[in-house]
Amino acid sequence: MTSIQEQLKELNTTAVNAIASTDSLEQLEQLRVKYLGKKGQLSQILRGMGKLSAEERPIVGSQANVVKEEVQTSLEQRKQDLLQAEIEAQIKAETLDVTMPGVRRPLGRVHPLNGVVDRVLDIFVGLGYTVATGPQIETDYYNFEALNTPPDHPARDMQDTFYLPGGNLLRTHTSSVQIRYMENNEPPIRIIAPGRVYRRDTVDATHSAVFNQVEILAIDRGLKFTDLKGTIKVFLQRMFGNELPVQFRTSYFPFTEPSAEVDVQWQGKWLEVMGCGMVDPNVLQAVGYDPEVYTGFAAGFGVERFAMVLHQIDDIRRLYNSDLRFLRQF
Ligand code: 2U9
Repeated sequence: MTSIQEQLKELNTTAVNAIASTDSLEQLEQLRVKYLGKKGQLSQILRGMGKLSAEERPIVGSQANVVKEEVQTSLEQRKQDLLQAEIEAQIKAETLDVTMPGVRRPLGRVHPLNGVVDRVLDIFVGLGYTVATGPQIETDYYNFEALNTPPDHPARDMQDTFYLPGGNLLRTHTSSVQIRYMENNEPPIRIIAPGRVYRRDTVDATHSAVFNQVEILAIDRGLKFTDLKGTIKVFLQRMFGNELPVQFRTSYFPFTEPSAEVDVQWQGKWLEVMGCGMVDPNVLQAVGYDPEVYTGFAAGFGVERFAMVLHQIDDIRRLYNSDLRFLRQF
């Protein structure tokens, strides 16, 4: 073997080994230049071909071609391997592990007042009532006059009602919503009116100048006080529990006759929770319903009072402070 052939053989071995142990595409390119480039090792070896005899030259020439092809094949193979590894590394780096626990957002919760309103509405909607709402700024007519509340009634006093410049007022109950509804609808009706109301009360543990009410109203042919009692009893038992004792005490409201206050026995004590009555004929007359044909019953209660009894809250102001230490308990 000529020394050129030996050099070619050695070049073949070293090049193939070097290529196999490269781990970057840049290094691979450097190796290509080093072995196969114009000034590379193969070219340099072949420069010595001039010294060979005419018989040796084609033999060495074909060996050189074989070496070149082998080195090229190794380069190509390694290049494919490195590209494949690069893609795999990229895929691995970009993988999203869907089994990882997510970042939890802090969960909000329903305010105890809204929670009570939601439960009340659910019960009455279940009994066939429709939710009705209306304006908080009212006229004297819708808040008082249509509700059989005469001009000399104490509720109309400046001391009790917030009057606005121009003669309007902040509604003192949601009954004005029912008057508006009756003006626009014919009986039979069954509605429930939740909402904010305003009274000039001095704020203390059980009073607030702004509070929330729910009132129900049913008008139909032949409604009697027993229908009212049955409805209230079903409602209170669904709210407070099936075995709850309920009692009705006679009372007075301008817009109902007869009227009653309702007490529940709750944790050993009788608590007054709502008022109710048969709708006064004058109220029916005011909205154009014939009191000889239709009768109705109504009831109303304060949502805060319900929430305080149900959740044993000692001060109404806790419901308005937005103190998270309090709210997180519900
Ligand atoms: C119409 C006719 C009659 C609604 C009624 C009460 C009795 C009642 C109070 C409870 C505590 C208000 O929140 S509170 O201060 N309400 O006792 N409300 S009957 O009667 C109506 C309503 C609408 C057209």
